[in-house]
Amino acid sequence: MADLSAACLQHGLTEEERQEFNETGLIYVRNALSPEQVERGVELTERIHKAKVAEGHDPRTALFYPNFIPDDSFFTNLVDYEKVLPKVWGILGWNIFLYHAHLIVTPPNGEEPNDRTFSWHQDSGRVNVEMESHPRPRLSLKVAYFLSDTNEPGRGNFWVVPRSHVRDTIDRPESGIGQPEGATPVLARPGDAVFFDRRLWHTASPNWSDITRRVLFYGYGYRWLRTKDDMTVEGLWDSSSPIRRQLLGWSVNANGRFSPTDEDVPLRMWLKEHSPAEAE
Ligand SMILES: O=C(O)CCC(=O)C(=O)O
Repeated sequence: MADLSAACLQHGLTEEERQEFNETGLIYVRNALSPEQVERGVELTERIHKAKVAEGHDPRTALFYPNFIPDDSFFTNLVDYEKVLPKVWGILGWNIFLYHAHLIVTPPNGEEPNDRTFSWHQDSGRVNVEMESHPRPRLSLKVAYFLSDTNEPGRGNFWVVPRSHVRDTIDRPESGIGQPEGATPVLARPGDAVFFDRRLWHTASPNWSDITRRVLFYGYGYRWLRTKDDMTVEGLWDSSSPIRRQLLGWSVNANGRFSPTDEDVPLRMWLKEHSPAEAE
């Protein structure tokens, strides 16, 4: 399988995007997926949702399904997607891999809207307790590909507090009613990709609409991190290009995750040839 085409560099992180991401903790890439890609994504997430319901998943609750990358080449192809990956390495650099992926299908919950406080969090669990630094280190980011229309609030939107990624805590209403100051729903249309810093305070929200919400989350982090879900993607290594294989967690040996040789990081070798300033 061929590696990336140099044409992907036209999708590199712009200075405005870098500034936006550094300052607010998120950026929007509108229409990252074509209508055909969205259609395929919807078809696959519908199929997966149906299968999970047949296995016993409660159809009224959100389906959180990690480790979906091996399920279909559509998902695998997004791992090194040309319109997105250059922005990921533009933020994190080249010593990266896909440490976590999950898809979420949020059906209408059939309830009246209310103002109960959502489940606000930063990503990475104990990392936020056990790493003694302020602000907390970035370490990883997620790219959320929206497959359904959440361009209006109330549709199970992803919510964020912009600029909160440098804060270790946020004040949640003690009454359990209302959202933290500055909280806002992310308004995204089908095909939009939203990048967010793992430290950004964020949450899912209930779907009070009649449109099922569908989002694919791709988490990229440094190669010395552990995977956060089973990520049983080794079976894809042989059929992957060298860069995709790196992103799918391949490494010469364990030390290569900390002190990579050229062989460990084909992305860096590719950047040396096509965009040397980014290979540093
Ligand atoms: O489903 C959502 O909108 C939020 C997902 C989330 O909290 C996460 O990826 O950490």
